[in-house]
Amino acid sequence: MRITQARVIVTCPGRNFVTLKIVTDEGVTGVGDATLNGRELAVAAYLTEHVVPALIGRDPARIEDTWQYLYKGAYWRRGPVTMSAIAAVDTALWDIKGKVAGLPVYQLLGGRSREGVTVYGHANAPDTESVLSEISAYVDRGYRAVRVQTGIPGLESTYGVSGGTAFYEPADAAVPTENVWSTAHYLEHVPSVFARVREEFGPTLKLLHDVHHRLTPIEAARLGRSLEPYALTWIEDPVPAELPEGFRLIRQHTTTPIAVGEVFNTIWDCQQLITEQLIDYIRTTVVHAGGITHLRRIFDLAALYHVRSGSHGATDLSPVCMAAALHVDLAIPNFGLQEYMRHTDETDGVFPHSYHFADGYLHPGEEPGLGVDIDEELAGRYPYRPASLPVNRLRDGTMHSW
Ligand code: GCO
Ligand code: MG
Repeated sequence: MRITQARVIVTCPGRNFVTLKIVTDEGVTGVGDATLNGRELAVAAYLTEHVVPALIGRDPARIEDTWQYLYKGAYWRRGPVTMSAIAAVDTALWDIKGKVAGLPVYQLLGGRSREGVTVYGHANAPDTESVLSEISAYVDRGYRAVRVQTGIPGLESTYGVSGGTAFYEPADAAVPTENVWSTAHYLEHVPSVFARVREEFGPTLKLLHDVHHRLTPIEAARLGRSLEPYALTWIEDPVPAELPEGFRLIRQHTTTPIAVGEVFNTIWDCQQLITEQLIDYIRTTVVHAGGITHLRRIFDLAALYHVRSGSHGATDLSPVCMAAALHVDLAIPNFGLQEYMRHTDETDGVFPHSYHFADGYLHPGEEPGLGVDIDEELAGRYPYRPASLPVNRLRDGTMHSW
């Protein structure tokens, strides 16, 4: 079998997605997600100009070799653009291998290690009282874990808080919108939210919170300590993770578990955090961390150090990524949790898929391959619209992480 064609499809059914579809001479096809939110066309160009020409004529069965060929062959290793492009190829090749074998991809990864994939949903609301009904809605639907974000009194708008729309889209304008940030207001407010949530929902619902890289290590230590009475499953991205040593300080002060990794692209980005046991959950995902092949390598390293998976699954990762993630989640021994923000009906229409929510779990389904495809004709009806993530400034105008 040979690869005869690879198409890069950019579409915007509500938000932008980049998809690679690999076609073989025997008619078997595979899909991979290549979406990098706010920087989509950089990956599309990388694929079209530099990767696709090198794929034509290759044997699609040689997944590991193709990965190494694209990684080592680029010379300019790592980085989100390169690794998202490699991820798309890798994912599409796993899809093809599954279809050729007549097996869902999780079977090729060693088979089922659990009955279903435990997911967490996003409860966002402007204030504490209104977030309670958001959480209730998830509990009623059978979710066992919920991420909780609220507006901060004194701040006009905060990244990660939707103001009541179920399908939150923060990449809202061609030029980034600007938010104002105050760490003091934030640290004062967040513990009171979780106190109220625990009072309402009791001690066993898994609760999570995303800090979006906004704190310094000592501030994160204070946050973690102030949340200890509410036994969170994790706080996510407490500090920017370019400085892994910074996590030692957080660890010395708090037992609140830590999740990191949605912006990581390779095993090298997480190596120190994992091997020094500075984190509890690693949030790398298929599309941004080099595909199924490399993600599994990261999770295997993590398993040695009691670190569990907690893959990123926001709506800027397409249903192709979600399907691939679920096959990995079902198979690995050290699965922790999977993020699941539901896509809109528009997006689901463009990406028909067999994964589904039942009994409080997501299931990848039993179709050969990944069980997801792209309807190219429908995709063609949604042209790309430039959309950037927002930026954050302190009150005096200083740029700050959002
Ligand atoms: C999350 C994330 C997202 C990201 C988004 C950026 O935990 O779900 O932080 O909301 O901000 O994926 O593109
Ligand atoms: Mg996050």
